[in-house]
Amino acid sequence: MPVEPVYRAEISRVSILDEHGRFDGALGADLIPDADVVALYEHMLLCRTLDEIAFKLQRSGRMGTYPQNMGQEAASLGAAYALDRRDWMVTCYRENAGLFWHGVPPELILLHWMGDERGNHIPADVQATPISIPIGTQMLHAAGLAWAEKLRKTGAIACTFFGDGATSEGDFHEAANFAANLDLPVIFVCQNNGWAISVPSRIQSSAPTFAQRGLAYGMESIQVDGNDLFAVVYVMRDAIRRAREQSRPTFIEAVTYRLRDHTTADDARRYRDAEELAAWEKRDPLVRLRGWLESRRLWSPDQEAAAKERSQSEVNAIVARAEGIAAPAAGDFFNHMYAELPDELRRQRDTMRTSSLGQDPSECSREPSPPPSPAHAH
Ligand SMILES: Cc1ncc(C[n+]2csc(CCOP(=O)(O)OP(=O)(O)O)c2C)c(N)n1
Ligand SMILES: [Mg+2]
Repeated sequence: MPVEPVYRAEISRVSILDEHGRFDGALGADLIPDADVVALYEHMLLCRTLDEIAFKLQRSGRMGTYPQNMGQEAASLGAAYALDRRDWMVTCYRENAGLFWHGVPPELILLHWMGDERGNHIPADVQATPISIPIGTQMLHAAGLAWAEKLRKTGAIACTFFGDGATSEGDFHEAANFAANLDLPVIFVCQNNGWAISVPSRIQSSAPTFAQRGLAYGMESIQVDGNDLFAVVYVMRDAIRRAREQSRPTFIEAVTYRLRDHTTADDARRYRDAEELAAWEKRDPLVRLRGWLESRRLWSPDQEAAAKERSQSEVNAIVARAEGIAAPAAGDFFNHMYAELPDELRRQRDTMRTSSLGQDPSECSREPSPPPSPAHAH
């Protein structure tokens, strides 16, 4: 019996605008109209400004822990640009740029990180789920949403985002298995930023690419320079076509890097080399896109200065809106779980912030009961 190969595979990597400013005219021509590239660049600038201001809000005690998105803007924005408004964006916490483009009001995301769960209340006409902090749960939601859209024949698809670390969670494997075997119109975008907090991706996976994890489930899988907006749009369009026309999933590994700490509770200098960071700063998606615009005389220093000023005032207005939302009444905590509040919880609500929390108010006014006799004391 001869031994012969039964399966061979290859993972391609797509790059259109590289870190040295070289542009692949064959793939990149007519991909994005110039006016849209300008709008996308301005949007990235706004998101980066928001990221910097959110960091300062955390440092000055006006916001809780915050995960900076800096350096990863192109991946989610390129994806959101390629998607329709009817499609679902099912994200974790480093996709502000894509979420805002898709229509999520930025003040909601700030509200979330300010600790107000109403920040998770996405407007009904925006197809996005609340940002997922538990690692990996959202991929299953995306598979479910894609399945529902398929059964309803709406033509809408789902696109989910997660990190390199999330691919080690069981949830990812369940979602990928469902998506591939039930022919679901879902796109898995893995933002491989090299790290899961302090765990480098080489410990997360001993395979040379994360895209192979999609391949293992029988779905089309590809790697893309995640800091190259053009390349992300290119691979997304291909994946969207596959999802809409063939109801098949795609795994996209977007190689990127977070240029800041994991969150404001982290200090990446303790585990990352300065040289590694410096190398990735040169691949910054904003710098790269600005270079492209300037080389085509679509952007000038004056426009840059004006856009920066606009971003500042827009972000100030976003922060004012987030901080201007009145704090919820403490009782709301109890009010939205049950149609009729159980007695025990009603007692807790009525006695909260008193020294008799949870006791029957009618009994609270009685004389305190005598101390237990020594025979019953422990
Ligand atoms: C289920 C679960 N386990 C652990 C954590 C703690 N945690 C928060 S972020 C993170 C690392 C995630 O790494 P990755 O998926 O690569 O995303 P990145 O933060 O790099 O974008 C971990 C372990 C969590 N939030 N949820
Ligand atoms: Mg990561």
